[in-house]
Amino acid sequence: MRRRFAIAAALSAAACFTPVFAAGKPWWSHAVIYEIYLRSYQDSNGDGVGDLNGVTRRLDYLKRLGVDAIWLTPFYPSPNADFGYDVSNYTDVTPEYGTIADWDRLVHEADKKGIRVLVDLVLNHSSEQHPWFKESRASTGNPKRDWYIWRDGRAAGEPPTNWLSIFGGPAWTRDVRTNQWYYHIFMPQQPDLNWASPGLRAAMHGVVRFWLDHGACGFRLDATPYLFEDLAFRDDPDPKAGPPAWIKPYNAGRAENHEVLRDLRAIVDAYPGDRVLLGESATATIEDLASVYGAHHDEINLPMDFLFGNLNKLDASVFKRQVDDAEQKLAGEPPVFFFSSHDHSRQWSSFGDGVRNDQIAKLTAALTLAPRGTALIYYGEEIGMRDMPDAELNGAPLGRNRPRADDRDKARTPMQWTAEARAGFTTGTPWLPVQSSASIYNAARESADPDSIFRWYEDMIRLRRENTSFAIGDYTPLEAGNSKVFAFARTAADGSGALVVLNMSGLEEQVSLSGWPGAAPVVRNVLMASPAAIAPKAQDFRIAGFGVLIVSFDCAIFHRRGLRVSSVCAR
Ligand code: TEU
Ligand code: CA
Repeated sequence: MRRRFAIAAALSAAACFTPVFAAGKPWWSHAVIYEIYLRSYQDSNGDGVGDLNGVTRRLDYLKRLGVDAIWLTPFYPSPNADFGYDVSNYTDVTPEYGTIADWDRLVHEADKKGIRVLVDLVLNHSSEQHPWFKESRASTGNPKRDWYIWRDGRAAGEPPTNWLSIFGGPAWTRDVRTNQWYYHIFMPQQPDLNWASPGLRAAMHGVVRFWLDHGACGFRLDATPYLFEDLAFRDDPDPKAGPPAWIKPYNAGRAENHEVLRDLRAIVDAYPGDRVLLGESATATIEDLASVYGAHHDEINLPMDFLFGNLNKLDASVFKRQVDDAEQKLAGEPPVFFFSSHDHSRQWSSFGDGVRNDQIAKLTAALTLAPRGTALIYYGEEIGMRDMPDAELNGAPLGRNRPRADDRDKARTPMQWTAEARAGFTTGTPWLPVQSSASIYNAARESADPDSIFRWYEDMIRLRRENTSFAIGDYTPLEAGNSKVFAFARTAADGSGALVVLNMSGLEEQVSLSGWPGAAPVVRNVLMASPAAIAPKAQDFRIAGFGVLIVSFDCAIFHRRGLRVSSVCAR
């Protein structure tokens, strides 16, 4: 690790190296990664659309929040059928969002602040407007024909299989030019790339190197489960019922994906610094998730845990099972917890009870930030942004900057920087309206309010970084003696640590802790509490509705990995 650090520093590569305080552990294994929906973060030129220079302008805010890395949603040239997830050139920046020079400047400025930048790599499909697809569709004999997935139809007007697209309708579209069908697991404007083609593979590897050479500290890999489909093109026996479209056995999670991911990991690992692959890798089970890290820890460093991320009900036993599973069944790899994204509802809305949403927002923040592993934050989550209410969204106009409405627009509204009408997002007309909640839920007000959601996130992230038990400690499952309460500990090597108690009910609950691997420890100080609370004197205590209590402990006689560990502090 030290040698790699030296190389990275010597080459003055981007800040992809691991800081010394976490020696032995790469930065990404206990990181906070902040997703920026670029279109909505910060407009710098008054056109109503967020851009790269806007992000550069907000780096001080991100530094204060304490994030280790940012993941930018796609900024490639794109016809915007799926706002950037339909790529028409993988090695350029669309003028809407800036230039390659703007990207280079962003990386350089972020590097100075110790913030890494991840590129969203859309691997599964390109735009139908990509020159590769234009060539591929031109004739059956075109050299790029096999860069996409073309098949004959079954009978007149019938697609090759009964497979369905995740976005609805058949996953095949007939092309009049050659009377063959091309496959698309998403929109017809997003033809799937064929990873079995050596030419396509080499071209995509070139794309990966292009961005690594431009200082990317890694990638968020889009839609990784769908790279291959059933090679025999068998009909799905159960196209409508059965598992949801996004984990259909003939279209997702195929064994052939692993080789593609291993190749990508090898390319990324060969670059100086600790660069990383963050995967959008939905799976049906925890075992499938474990396999995405690679049988030899050589595939995706950080596959997002959708088993956790898709939860939308506060249930202590469900969360305990999910987090315990992630600890016990992922071969010691860092779990990747998150709730919100540009595809999901915002957690303030999905978990809120309509009365105590702010308190619940602090609780859900602790659910992702207090366990071991890496956490994702979706922009605005840290200030309690909500899904835009239908009543506000329904009147939002379409236009040049918003050619069509999308179900997911409610979670993609402009970042709420200030209480002003355009929330500090733009001086022009925002492409999607600013929510009315911006008058109260905004970064300017909340950064000055010690009780705000923002300050809670800032403190939680600081705790993760500065407190050894959180930075490099283990996760120790506990029993709370109450099905409404989820409790665990984070423990350092000397047996000291922190106890985390999360009340998932709106009522005050009684807690009776057990399950310590040794004698119960002596509680010291409150590290964080919401609402304010005092440190419990015994293993039995009460916790407020939707309460979060994080207290330090020491003097534990603790057994770790079968060994008795005496604590260093005095009793
Ligand atoms: O998402 C892939 C994916 O599986 C999601 O589409 C998810 O199933 C769906 O949004 C549930 O509503 C990625 C991107 O995150 C998404 O924004 C893109 O639309 C999609 O790929 C296609 O590129
Ligand atoms: Ca702009």
